Amino acid sequence: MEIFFHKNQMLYSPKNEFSSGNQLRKYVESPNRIELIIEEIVNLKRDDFIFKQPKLCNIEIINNIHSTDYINFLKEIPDNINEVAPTAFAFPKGRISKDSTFHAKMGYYLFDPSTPITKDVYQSSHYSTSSALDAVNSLSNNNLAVSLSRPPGHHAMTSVGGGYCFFNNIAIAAQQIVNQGKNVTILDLDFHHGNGTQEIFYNTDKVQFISLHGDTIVNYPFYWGGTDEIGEGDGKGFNLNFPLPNYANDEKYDETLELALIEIDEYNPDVVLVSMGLDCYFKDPIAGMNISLDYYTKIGERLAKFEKMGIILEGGYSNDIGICFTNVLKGVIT
Ligand code: OKP
Ligand code: ZN
Repeated sequence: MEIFFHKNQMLYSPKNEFSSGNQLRKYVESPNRIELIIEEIVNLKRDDFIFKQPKLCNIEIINNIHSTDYINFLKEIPDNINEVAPTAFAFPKGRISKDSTFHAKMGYYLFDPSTPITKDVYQSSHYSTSSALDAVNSLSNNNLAVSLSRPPGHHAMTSVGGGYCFFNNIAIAAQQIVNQGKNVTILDLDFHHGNGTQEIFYNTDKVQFISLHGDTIVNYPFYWGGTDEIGEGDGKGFNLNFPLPNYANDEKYDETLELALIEIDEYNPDVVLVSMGLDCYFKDPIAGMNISLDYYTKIGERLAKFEKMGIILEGGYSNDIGICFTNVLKGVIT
């Protein structure tokens, strides 16, 4: 099994998560998350787990999902920008011109006041996506592949970023498979609803999107991810949300996961991609679920039946993220 990651994904390293321009907390989506995961994978001492650097993907592939102007906004961060987040937003969609101030563009191209822009955001995001793409490409020779993508991706929409996400890594990777004439299921197990991924594939039957998440009446990203969001047009019936009560335990989560897996069996995709967040873990500092370390192995065991699977990292912010992640892998492999 190949595990994709590039050291330039570590460059983006803000200090602050903002709230209305002030510090809410230190930025938990840190490069250290990847270091913790790599450390635990190395500890497994499996010579069939091979770390690989992705090659930087063509921007046209990202452009399949994200608009050119949004990509350019991230690419052209002015040199004097240190670490800033927007405080006013264009909602649901305003207008912006080339001459607008950088602060105005931030409000236009981001939906979230908490996620900072730094000069490295583009570089790290480009590599994060490249890791996901190369993992998916490696599925033509292997049945299982892993991408240690960070920044994460599942909140990023066509023309707006937010929620620590800039490019929707898993959506870009899924589109690559769809372009080969295949069907994909994206199973999103991050604590937070994958609103970006949902929105991107809302009108297509080529991608089945299934998400288990903390109820967004009280959790980020707020007011997405209800059971009545089922898709539209060709996509009707191919979007499935399973909101869970706060502090759901292993048992409750497992019951729900089983229901989700039945839906995947019915859809019978060529490839399953997992948005693997590790923030349902009971010690996660920002989320609100009650999943144990051992249950992550059980999740892996449940996923093991899929013939072709890519595991793409999303969130997870506790110091045990490495153990959570390798527990999933242990379950998948055995
Ligand atoms: C990213 B991923 C609300 C702060 C919101 C953003 C959370 C992003 C989670 N008070 N912070 O899905 O793990
Ligand atoms: Zn999350």
